[in-house]
Amino acid sequence: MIRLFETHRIRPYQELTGLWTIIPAEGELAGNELLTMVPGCWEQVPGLENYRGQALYRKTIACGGNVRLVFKGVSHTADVLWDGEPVAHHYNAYTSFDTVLRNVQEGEHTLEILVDNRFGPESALHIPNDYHTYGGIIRPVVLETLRNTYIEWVHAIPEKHNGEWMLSLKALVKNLQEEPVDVEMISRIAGQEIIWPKTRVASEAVLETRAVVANAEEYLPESPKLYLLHTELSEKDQIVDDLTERVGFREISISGKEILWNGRPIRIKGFCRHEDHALFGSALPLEAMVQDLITIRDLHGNAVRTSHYPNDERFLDLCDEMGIMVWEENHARGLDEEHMRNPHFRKQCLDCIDEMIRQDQNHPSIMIWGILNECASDTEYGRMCYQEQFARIRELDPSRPVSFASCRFNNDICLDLVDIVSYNMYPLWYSTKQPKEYAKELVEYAGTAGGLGKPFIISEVGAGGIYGYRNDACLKWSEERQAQILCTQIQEVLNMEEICGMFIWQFCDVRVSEEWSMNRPRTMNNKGIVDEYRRKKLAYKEVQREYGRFSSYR
Ligand code: ADA
Repeated sequence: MIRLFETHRIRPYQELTGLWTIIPAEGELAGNELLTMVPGCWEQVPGLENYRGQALYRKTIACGGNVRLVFKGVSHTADVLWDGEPVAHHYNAYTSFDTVLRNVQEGEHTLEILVDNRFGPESALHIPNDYHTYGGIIRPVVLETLRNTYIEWVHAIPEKHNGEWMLSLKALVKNLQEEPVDVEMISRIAGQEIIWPKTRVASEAVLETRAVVANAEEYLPESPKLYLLHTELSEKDQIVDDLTERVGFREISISGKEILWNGRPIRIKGFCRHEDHALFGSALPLEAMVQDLITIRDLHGNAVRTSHYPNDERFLDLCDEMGIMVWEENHARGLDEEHMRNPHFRKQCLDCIDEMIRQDQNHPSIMIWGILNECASDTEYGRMCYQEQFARIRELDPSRPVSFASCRFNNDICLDLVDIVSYNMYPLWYSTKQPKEYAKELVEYAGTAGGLGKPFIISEVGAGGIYGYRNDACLKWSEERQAQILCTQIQEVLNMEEICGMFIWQFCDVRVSEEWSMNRPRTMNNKGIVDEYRRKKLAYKEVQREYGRFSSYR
């Protein structure tokens, strides 16, 4: 399944899900033709559990005409070949890319992707880190057949004016033929038609329109009403393409220290969640994603932070359907100035932002765009990078507030750049400070450094606990200690007047890079409320009880 709803009724498409050939380039299995699942991680292939290198994926496909290949996520660098010819290159595991092959001869063709998950100077964002960069085609691959013109994307921003819901619509239309073509578009939503302006398209054009959607029901976390927005493209009165998106009528705004969801102040009871699973690596199937969100709901959680990269569209579709609020962020974790001065860093970050917002901006569940988790927000060069990335986000989507998770405490010089101030803190784990005292110090500093009067979120808080390690002395790394710390952290912080929410670090235990293993028992980050198999730790009941004391509105 590519999305939780059908994206085309007219454009033919097929998902290339299933068994592919994989040929490792190095190591003991170099040159062997193995079988693997796509989507999937090569770490699930016997003998490749620790493989960091290149591998060639291959699949034979029968098709013809104008063929569009969409890759939803390849970890972490892809070089795509079609019948042996290079046709696309992409860096970053967590955002989609595509390529269009014109006038393909009807018949069988060979699709190959050389996938690379190595670390090195070419990769500024995938580095040895406190999470694992898996290898493989971790998200779906889709083959579409196009006519001469097609809709690449439709973006729909809901706005309320004078008590009525409107949609501000934009679409990118592409023309594969040499001569320009006149196109017409019509969208349908909630039984209503929206006519776009007739447009002459040379190679591509952005079309815009706005319309009131009468009697639209609002989208709220407790009643997540979704509408399909179906758009058809015509040439000379003949429908040649279509695209369906899904929208929810809600507005996110800031009022003083409050984050408002359709005008009501929310309280975030969230979890930071890596895409990681003992059985699937970072290529979780839909069933596992559903299970994670049902568990988060059972914990009385109402929000997820996609730490630290854009998430699978299907997961975001599920958040839309379940009314789980999302902080989505670009791909970066703990990069200091030296890392940020990698010559590829700025472009790789901006590319990730472009692709993240192009891909995900219609999801009503996404309420905050985040960037650069715990990067160098305490230096002038780092500030320039934060500034540059916030400017790009606000240019692409001014409808959502922006933030970043800081760990630079009272050295942070970027708090004036955000709509919402967010800090990661680990009282009683990395620090002996009491949670309330720690949070008050952060709020106080933020008030002197550009954050005065802004909403304040604790974007990470938590403690480690190794599943199955029980200890009556409540020693560190025991489940008892983790439960005790989390209980205190939530009790002391979540009802603070200055704080409008928190994200627990983290939902589940995750694999980390070998380079981190000396301070990560099991070569895992063990701060999950459940372990990598989703087995509950003692902290589960504590979090469930304490989160359950609070409503989702302040
Ligand atoms: C940081 C970081 C997380 C994780 C956490 C930890 O806050 O943002 O990715 O590494 O620390 O477990 O220490």
